Amino acid sequence: MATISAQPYDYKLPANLNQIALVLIDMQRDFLESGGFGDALGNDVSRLQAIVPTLKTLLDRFRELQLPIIHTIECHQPDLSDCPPSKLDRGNGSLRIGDRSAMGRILIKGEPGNDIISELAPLSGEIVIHKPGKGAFYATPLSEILRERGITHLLFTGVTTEVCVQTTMREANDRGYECLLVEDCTESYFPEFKQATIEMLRAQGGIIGWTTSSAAVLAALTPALTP
Ligand code: C5J
Repeated sequence: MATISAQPYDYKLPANLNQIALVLIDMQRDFLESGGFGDALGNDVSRLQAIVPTLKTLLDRFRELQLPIIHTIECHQPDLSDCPPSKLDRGNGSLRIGDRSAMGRILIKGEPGNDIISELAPLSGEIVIHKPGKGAFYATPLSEILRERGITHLLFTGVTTEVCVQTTMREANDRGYECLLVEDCTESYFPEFKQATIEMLRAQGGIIGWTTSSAAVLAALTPALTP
């Protein structure tokens, strides 16, 4: 059985590679670009931009192999009917979801800042999940899509490691998916939170899942490219 070298131990690949999906969490302009929501909150967005070339290489390999690819976008309806006060009222009113910023209304579906960055823009046939929560399973059709396609293994990338990536990994683990975090394809505005997330996911024998590098994923998938 093929494996990916990982922590806390090797991650077993299914015999049918079509059961694996690459998941790109929230690689949106608002989190990654200057003038977006993340920047306006005082975060250093260059930390998040740094993973883009590495993630693009992994995405390209999945595209070459025609393996399932899932993009998520954190967003809300323009009338905010899907944004509860427990999410909307954060930040003490300084800059809230739905407010106008340099890239349109913050985290509102269809606004310029809500687009996935151009380098990683979804291609036709790739799955795009619009999610109102931090986790990609909450109030979305993700479970049904994975079941219909027979996907059992999820490779996680994207931003931010400790918020939407970790939440989705925990949701996925509870639903029976084999979860692997690709460490150099995920990032946080807070390096210590990224590191803590990596350690807590793989603690206790991989209580939520495994972590690895993109090089290890590419090495494991390379034989699949040769006839
Ligand atoms: C946040 C996310 N951090 N994609 N969203 O609000 O992690």
